[in-house]
Amino acid sequence: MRLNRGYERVLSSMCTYPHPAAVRAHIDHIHTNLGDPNLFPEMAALERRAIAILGSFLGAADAVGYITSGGTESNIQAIRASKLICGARKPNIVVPESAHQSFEKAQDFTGVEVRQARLDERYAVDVSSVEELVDENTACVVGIAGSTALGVVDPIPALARVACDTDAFLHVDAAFGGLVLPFLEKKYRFDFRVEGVRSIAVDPHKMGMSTIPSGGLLFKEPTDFDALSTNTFYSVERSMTGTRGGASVAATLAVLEHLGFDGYRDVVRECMRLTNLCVERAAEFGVYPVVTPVMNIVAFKLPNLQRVALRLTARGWRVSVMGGALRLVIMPHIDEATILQFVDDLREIVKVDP
Ligand code: 0PR
Repeated sequence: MRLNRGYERVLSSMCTYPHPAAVRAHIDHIHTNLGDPNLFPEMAALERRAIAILGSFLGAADAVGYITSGGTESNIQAIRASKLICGARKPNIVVPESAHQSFEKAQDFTGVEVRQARLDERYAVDVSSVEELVDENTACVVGIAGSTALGVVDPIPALARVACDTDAFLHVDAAFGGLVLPFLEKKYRFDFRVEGVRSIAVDPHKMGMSTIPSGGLLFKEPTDFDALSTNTFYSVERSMTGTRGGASVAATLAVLEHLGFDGYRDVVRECMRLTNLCVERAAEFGVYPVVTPVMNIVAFKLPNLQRVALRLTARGWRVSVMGGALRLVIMPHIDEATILQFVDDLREIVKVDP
């Protein structure tokens, strides 16, 4: 009996089938615990290699960090590091209104006050709003490189200037975009090449095609990473959890090495081709995206959104309703036939319910 569905007709998820190279490595390392480097010293070396490859994609091959359980943990830990470094009695952080809910969790866990900056007409953060919100107690400014709802990239260089002027940390949430943007033809300035970017969240279990749970938290400076240190009787921990599976770390390294820069570029190229195909075909019957997709996320404006989403679900599609739009993520498990079938279904549904 098959208990769980696969990713067929799934357009709602930032996850996908893991690459076979990742699955093999995951199974081979299923028993390992990175929480005890004395027992599994080789695993710590694998983790460093995985971080170095992610760092090389993000403009700093000497970046440090660790493989987390996902974007949520990475964001919470980045905020925790910035709070510890800042040392203010009542620290705050400034995030875009489009930020993922993990920053709300970071507020609960760390006690920092979260201030939300307005978005501009392109749905990227409005830097003047960030400037109004920062003060001497700002521990961290957050920029997003690939927002959850639209895949929009915030103006990271401008945010970096605000962060530097305020003496604050700049964390970039590239949980999704970190393994898309480096491989696009158009280049975006969002990573460690931008002076002032101190940490980046980038998730191998999204576009990295690794196994779940694989997130990445990278710091440019070892001293920033060290702020997360806790002494245990067996080691120094910088992670959020103690016991921590090594399987997905091995899986992450395996798929990063197997695909390499060129392999990911090909995966991203195909996802973008299908994203653009979807947008072109939908335009033929008057359905348009909120913003021209930057990455393989498209959000369609639809008058009868809830009803359309229900009808799509009835036809077996999995879609998200987010920010008043129909959000689709065109992941590597989607092929051209699936996109064309989806567009046909959407056309029929919109025709009866315009
Ligand atoms: N940052 C950004 C920009 C994100 O979009 C997400 C996840 C996170 C952080 C948090 O990552 P973790 O979920 O790894 O902690 N956003 C996805 C979304 O809302 C989460 C998701 C993934 C939802 C797969 C459903 C799903 O099937 O689409």
